[in-house]
Amino acid sequence: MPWTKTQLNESIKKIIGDRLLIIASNREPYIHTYKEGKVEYIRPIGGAVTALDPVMRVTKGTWVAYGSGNADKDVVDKKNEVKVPPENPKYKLRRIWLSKDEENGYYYGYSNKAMWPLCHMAYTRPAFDDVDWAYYKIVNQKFADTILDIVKDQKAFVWIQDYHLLLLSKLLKEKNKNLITAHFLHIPWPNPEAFRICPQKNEILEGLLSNNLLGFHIRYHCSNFMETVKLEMEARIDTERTSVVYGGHETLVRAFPISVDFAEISEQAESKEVKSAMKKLRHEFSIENDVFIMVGLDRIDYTKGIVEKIRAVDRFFEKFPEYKGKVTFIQKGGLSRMHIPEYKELNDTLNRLVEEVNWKHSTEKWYPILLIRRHMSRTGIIALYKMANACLVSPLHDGMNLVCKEFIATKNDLNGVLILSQFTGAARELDDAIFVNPYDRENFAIMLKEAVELPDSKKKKRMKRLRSVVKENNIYKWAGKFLEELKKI
Ligand code: GDG
Repeated sequence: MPWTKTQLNESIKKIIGDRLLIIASNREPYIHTYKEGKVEYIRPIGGAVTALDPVMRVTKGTWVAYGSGNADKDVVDKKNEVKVPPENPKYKLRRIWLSKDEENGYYYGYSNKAMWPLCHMAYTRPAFDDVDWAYYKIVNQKFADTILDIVKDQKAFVWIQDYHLLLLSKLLKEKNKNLITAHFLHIPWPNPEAFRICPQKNEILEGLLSNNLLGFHIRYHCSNFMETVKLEMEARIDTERTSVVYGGHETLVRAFPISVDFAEISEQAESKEVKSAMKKLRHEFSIENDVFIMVGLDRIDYTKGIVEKIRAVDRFFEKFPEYKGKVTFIQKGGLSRMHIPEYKELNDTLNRLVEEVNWKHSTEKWYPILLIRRHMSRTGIIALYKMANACLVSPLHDGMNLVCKEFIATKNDLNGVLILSQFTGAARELDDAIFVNPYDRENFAIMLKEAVELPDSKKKKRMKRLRSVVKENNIYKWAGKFLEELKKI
């Protein structure tokens, strides 16, 4: 039986016991904003928040994160805390405030101009700037001070998320040795050759090796990390326990493939709201019923291979012009990190490219590519997946990728094909996808044809197997397995 929310809740109670649970992440689970003068809140989308919010609800701990909403300061108490979920408070969200300089240096700078490109093999050169690094340390220290203030002399377990807080565990343990810390990295860990260029590598590795448990999405990232440690540090690798011993302290290194709430998405996909959103979308884009729809959904990021995907769609219509008017590719793209020049340039390139490809192939009544820029609700996104005959997921490198798993969860009728880049963490689990190398435009175009022409019976067989994998390895299993591992500490 797949893991459920209830089972996770029971498991957490046993593992955490009377310890205080603290989650530390850059992004907060609830963002308060002003809309027409009134305070509203939004929930950022993504696997981590979906998985960790129920964990926090049960353990009634504290989530520490950067307060990014324009109404965030107006709803907190003297300690900068607000109880969430706002409609039915269960745990505390403690907000950390950052100045413009701190946000620039720590978030846009070191996290996203240095660590992000360093860990993703997408051939974007990382930029290591001393000022950014200084701010990165300042902000990690801010998180540490806040957490120490919350914990005081209680027994506590701190679960750190992602590449923004790589130094946090060490900073915490310098002041409080009794804390148990675990860190989950949502991005890949590169091979040692790639990582060794980082001028701050020793401090980063020391930071990570202060944790009791270190998690990555897949085994390959774990072994890259262990190889990196072997090359850079005087540490002992224990292959039996898959752990690293550094300065007498052991860090367990484990793979936990993140996922989605399969049951919830499949249920939502059958809702009236989703059905009516599908109708609206078809009408908005004037898509005929017999057109084969391919869908892409990405944050606009150079690691996601969106340009490569559009070039492959272009090549598909060049090579197989008989499909003009019969196949449409809808790409939804959410703007991301626009203060970084590479992201702004990528966005401009996408606009230009889509315009060129549409001009080249379009007919009076049909466009090959529809680029959706406007914000879409969760219902809209699920409607988009559900109306698609195929989903195109083509990152140049991705820790896991949740889009492909969300698409699979909506396909209750088994009517859909997944075209997936070999360079995603998800490719290790989803054997029944049609695999592509996004750098190989010619073959990508051929694979698109294969997806369009895949006979119904084969399509259904593949989707059935894909669904059983995602159903079994759902988000509750991810969180449950991570917490269970703590028992070994
Ligand atoms: C990091 C790792 C890892 C995307 N565009 C829009 C939109 N989305 C939603 C999707 C999905 C989420 O955002 C994206 O998740 P991904 O996993 O694909 O990618 P990252 O944001 O890069 O996440 C990744 C993940 O962390 C979890 O560990 O899988 O490898 O890079 O939920 O539905 N939602 C809306 N509009 C968009 O334009 N509303």
